[in-house]
Order: sequence, then structure tokens, then C-alpha cells
Amino acid sequence: MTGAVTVTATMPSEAVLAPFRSTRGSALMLGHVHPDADVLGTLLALGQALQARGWSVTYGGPHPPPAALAFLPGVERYQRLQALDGRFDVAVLTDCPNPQRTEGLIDQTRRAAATIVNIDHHPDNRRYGDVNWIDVSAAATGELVYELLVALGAPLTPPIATNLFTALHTDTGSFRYSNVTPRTFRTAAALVQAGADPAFVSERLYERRGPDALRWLGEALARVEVSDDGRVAWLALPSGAIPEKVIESEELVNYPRSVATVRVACLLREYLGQVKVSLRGKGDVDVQRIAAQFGGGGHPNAAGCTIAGPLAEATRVVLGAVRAALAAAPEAPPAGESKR
Ligand SMILES: [Mn+2]
Repeated sequence: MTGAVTVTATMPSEAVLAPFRSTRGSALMLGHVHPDADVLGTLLALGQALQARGWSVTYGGPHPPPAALAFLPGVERYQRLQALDGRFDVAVLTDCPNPQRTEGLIDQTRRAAATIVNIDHHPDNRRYGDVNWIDVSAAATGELVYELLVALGAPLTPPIATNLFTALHTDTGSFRYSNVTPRTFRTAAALVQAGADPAFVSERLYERRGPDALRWLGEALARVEVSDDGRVAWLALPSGAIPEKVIESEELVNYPRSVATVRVACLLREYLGQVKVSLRGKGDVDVQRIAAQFGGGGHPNAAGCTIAGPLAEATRVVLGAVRAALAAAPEAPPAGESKR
């Protein structure tokens, strides 16, 4: 990877734009495991802008899109990939800090593509592309791809706007998290101007529960535990306790996070003999560092990792790491004091 370029600015430099300047080409839009709306929305938006300029575009990754995101325009073209066919001028990975999250597809991609472009906002991004655009101040990769399309002069069609708006919506918890900035709202405003419909996106994301979903949600919430000092809340779900479909469609970790005194929230779910851990912070502790102790990663206030079972042992170990991080952190400011 001689001559690799890394850009950390808020705006795309010529190095970032150059791979997309050509009027015709072939691109692979490569997603990571368990794709979410930030990765899917950005791959689809950029791919659709390239298609409009005459490019041939392949979309896919190791896992299919979740059913909840079937409304993303063009998502039906996103395929589950096992082997890559043909060659590409450019391969793009978005929102993917670690190329191993492609389950080996990155190795085939390196052989099949002339240039790999890595666009992300995770602080622990490994800069594995020929061109790396890593802006950790962006709330979502959607903000970056929006700037990229504007810089390229690509028309923002309603499908492109909907894909990028959904990326912003989900990565910011509906514009509620501490990663939201004036730039987030400026980008969102431009996307709504271009045809994204906020009510449609909200309805598709949050008001499509099945008839028994609330009962399952109740089962899950009854298992939330809060530490004696109130600073840690967690939810440990044994395998089979709640249907996978319900777990995937609910951001369950947000419920322990919503307790006022909680500084760190954890969701631990047993899955195929391992335990998937989601961590959420409120700015006092860098939960990405906790996840990194277990080989995971993410953002300062939202991170995850996968560790060995059984569930009870995993819970004990993770809560131990959380308590150690809290003990090392300065005292939290009084409730209501703003950080900004
Ligand atoms: Mn993201």
C-alpha cells in the first residue's frame, strides 16, 4: 500500500475526490458484518451517485441487510457476497474501522480493486485503504458522504437523500446523542430539502413493531439491573430468552442508559456460544477503551465487543472493567451541567 493517503479534515480533499472523478468506471461498495443504516445508507448513496454518472456498481458484504432497513432506496441491490467477481476501479468501505469486519472479503477486494477508499468516523480506524478519509468529528459517516457528493457536484436525488438522512438519524439516536453538532443539522436540513422525509424515516425505523414485540420488550426490560451506587446498569440476555428479531430491531442498551444516575450501560447477549457486548457512556468514561480491552472498538460513548461465554462470567468480567474505568474517571459533573 505504498503511497497511501490519510485525510482527517471535515471536507474531502482532492485525494479523496480523485478516485471518483472519472465519468465512467466500476465500483464495489463493500459493507461490514451486520450492516447498519450508516454503512448501508452511505454505500447506497455514493453508489447511486456514481451510477447516475455511468458507473457500474456492485453492492454487498458478508451479511444481508436487516429486514428493518428494507425501506432504504436501492437496498435490494445489496447482496450477500461470498466471492468477488471481476475487477473494480474503486472499492469503497464506509463506517468500517477494521477491515477484518468484512469476514475476509477485504483480501479478495485488495486483489480485485485498483484503489481502496476507506471513509469513516471511528477514532480507532486502522487506515487500511489507499485513500483514508477519517473525520472523527462527524456524527455519522453519512455527514462525510454528503460532503463528498456535494464536492463532486453529484445531484442529491430523493433516494440518495433518504439513504444519507437515515444514516444520520440512526447514528445520532434520532439527533439526541452528544455527537450531534450544528453540522449534523445543516446536513440533515439539506437532505430534507433534497427530498428525505423525516416522518417516513421515523415511522419505518421506530413504528413497525410486530404485534407481540412489546410483550418481548417487557420480558427484556424486566431483566435490567442497576448497581447499588446507580452508576452502572446492565441487561444480560441468555440465548433464546428473547427472539433474535426483537433484539435486532430494538436498541435495548438505550433502556439501561436512560436511568438518570447511570454513567455506563451494558447489554450482554449470549449468541452462538459467545457474548456480544454493547457499551454506552455519557461522557464520563471512554467506553471504547473498555471495549478495546476485549478486542472490540467503537466511539467514546458507544462501543462493543464480543467475548467468550458463559454469560454469567462474561457479565462479571465486563462489569469489573466498567467499575475500574469509573473508579479511574474524575467525578461526574452535577446533573444538568452542560459539557459544551
Ligand atoms: Mn457510523
